[in-house]
Amino acid sequence: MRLDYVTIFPDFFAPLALSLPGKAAAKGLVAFGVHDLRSFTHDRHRTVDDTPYGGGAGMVMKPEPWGEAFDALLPADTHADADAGRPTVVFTTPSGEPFDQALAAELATREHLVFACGRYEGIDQRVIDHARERAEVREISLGDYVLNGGEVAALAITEAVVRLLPGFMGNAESLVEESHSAETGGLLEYPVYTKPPTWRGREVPEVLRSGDHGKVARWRHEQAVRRTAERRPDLLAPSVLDDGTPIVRAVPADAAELLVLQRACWVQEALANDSLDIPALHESLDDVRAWLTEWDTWVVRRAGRLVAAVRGRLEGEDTWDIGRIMVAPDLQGSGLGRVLLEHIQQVAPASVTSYVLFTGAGSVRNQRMYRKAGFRLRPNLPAPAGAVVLTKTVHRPDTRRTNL
Ligand code: JD8
Repeated sequence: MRLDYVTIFPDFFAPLALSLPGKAAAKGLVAFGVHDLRSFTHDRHRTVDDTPYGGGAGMVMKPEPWGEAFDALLPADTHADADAGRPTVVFTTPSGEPFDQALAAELATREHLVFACGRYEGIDQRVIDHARERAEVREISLGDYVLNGGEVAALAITEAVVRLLPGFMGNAESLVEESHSAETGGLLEYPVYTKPPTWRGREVPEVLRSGDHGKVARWRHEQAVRRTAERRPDLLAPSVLDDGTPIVRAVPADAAELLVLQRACWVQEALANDSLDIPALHESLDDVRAWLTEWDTWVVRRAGRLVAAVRGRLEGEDTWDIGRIMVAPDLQGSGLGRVLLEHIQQVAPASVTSYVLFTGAGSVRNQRMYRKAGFRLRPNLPAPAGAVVLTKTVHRPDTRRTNL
C-alpha cells in the first residue's frame, strides 16, 4: 500500500518513520510520501490561504495549491481503471463520516491512500468536488470533537489501517480478540493481567491461573459483555425483529417473567415428550436468577410483555451452548423462535467454532426448526434423558469490504 500526505506541516508525519508504520515500511508492506502544500505555490509568501467568501472569521485554504498537488499525485482523468488501484483521497474533516474499525478494514483493502490534511477553517469546497472527478474520495472524521487541523486524524487513521495489512501483525490471531473488531461482535476487550500474581495487595483473578481454558474463555467473554454494557451500551445495540421490536439483553429484573414463560413453554414440551422429567419445568425463581448470571440471555418484549427469550454460553473454548429458546404459546409459529436462534448464533464470541443445543426427542417441531437452521442430530453425543443433541459448525462470512 502507498500512503501520501499533503500538509502545510510535513514534520507532523515524522512519526511515520517510527514504530508501527516504520516497521511496515521496512517490511515493504507500505510506502509513505509526505508533501508540503507550500511546494505547490508560486508566490514569494508561498500563500495557501485567503479570506472566506461570504465573510466570517478565519481563513480558508486556496484551491490552486491543492489542484497542483493532485496533479502530482493523482491520475489525470477520472476514467482511470477502478481496479488498477484508483487512489482514494481521504479528507480528514470534522464534517466527515465517522471513522471506525469497519472503515479501517475497508481502507486497508485500498492500494493507494492520499491524505489531504486541511488547516485554518478548512479547504475550498471545489477542491473536494474536483478530487471526486479523478479519485475515490472519503471525507472522514476521527470523532465528535474539534482539532485544529487534519494531520492528527490522518496519523490515527494510518495506524488503524496499516496494522490490518496482511503480513503486518506478528500474529494475526491477536487482531481477532480486539475491541470493535467484527470478530468480537463489537464487544470491548476483557481485562488483562500478567505477572506477578500479587501486586500491591491485588490478586490476579484465580480463574486466569486455573489452566482451564474453557473457564477462562467464558470468564473473558462475560467480562467483555459486562464492560461493554457498563461503558458502551450503544455497542450492544439490540438487533431488531422485522417489525422493529428489539432483542435486548436480559436483566435480573426479567427473572420472574422468564420463569412464567419457561413454565408455559415446558408444559408444552412435557406434553410433546409425555414426560414431566424436564429440568426447565422444575426450576425455581432462584434457579432462573442464578443462570441469568452465567448465560448470555436475550429477551423480546411486545407491549411490555416478555414474549420470547434465548440464552447462550461458552462450553469449553470454542463451543457455544444454546438453550432455553422460549416463545409465548400464543405467538408460536410466528417465526420468533427462528429469529432468536439466528440472533443467539450471531452474538456468539469470535472463538466459537460450533453450536450445540438439545431438545426433547419428541419435540418434532423444534427439531424441524433446528434442522432448517443447519443443525444436525448427533446421536453419538451424550444427551440428557429423553433429549436429543444437535450441533452446527460456525461459518463466518468474509467481513472485508472492497471497493469493487
Ligand atoms: C481537519 C481545519 C480546524 C475545523 C474550525 C477549528 C478530523 N475529528 C476532527 N475534529 N477536527 C478535525 C479537523 C479539523 C480541522 C481540519 C480536521 C482542517 N480544521 C477547523 C472546523 C472548525 N477549525 C477532525 N478528522
